[in-house]
Amino acid sequence: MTGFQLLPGRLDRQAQSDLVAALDKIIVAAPLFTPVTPGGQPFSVRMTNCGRLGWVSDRAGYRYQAHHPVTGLAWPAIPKALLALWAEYVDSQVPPDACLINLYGQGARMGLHQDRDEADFRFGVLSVSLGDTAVFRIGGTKRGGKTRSVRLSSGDVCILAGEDRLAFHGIDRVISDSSQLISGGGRINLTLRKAGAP
Ligand code: MD6
Ligand code: FE
Repeated sequence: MTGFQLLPGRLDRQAQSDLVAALDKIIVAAPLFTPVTPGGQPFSVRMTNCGRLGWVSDRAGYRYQAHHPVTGLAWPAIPKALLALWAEYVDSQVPPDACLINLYGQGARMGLHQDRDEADFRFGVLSVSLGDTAVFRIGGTKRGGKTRSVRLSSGDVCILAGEDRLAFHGIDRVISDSSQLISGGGRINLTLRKAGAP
């Protein structure tokens, strides 16, 4: 699995709490919402976005759009610390245009999926985990293939690129009370993408 890269503890505690503070402001400007699948099933995670484009899902399908689905406003800017991680690990020339923010409360999970709503799969997807540890599952590019389980802890960065860019992956569960970073508990996952055409 060469296109999957895990950087355990890439962000120190200070960098993690700085990011949580930046996210608190983003969530005031762009409130968390609960998306539904095209079939009408609500996600167990709540979401919002920052960047020029944000990922949304509703009865009309999955897509990137430039405005919040509830407020109609443009998404807030991506924090500089995240842009720097992207420049270091994904592309130093082309910045990300979307950052999906997923909040996992009690019992939230994420089914196995591929990230395939982006225009150009030559760009990797970079993920930052904050708060409680998640049990992440990753397999190959075909549904139903062999998978393995990897723990994602607060401060870990992982990248899906190259041959694993379209690997199926998901979150089986989040381990309650495994981190003190987020007041009230829970987990935040950030995924940076180049969503639009280059
Ligand atoms: C999560 N992560 O960690 C879900 N997608 O909560 C993802 O769906 C993901 O970790 C693309 C690349 C890396 C990821
Ligand atoms: Fe994903």
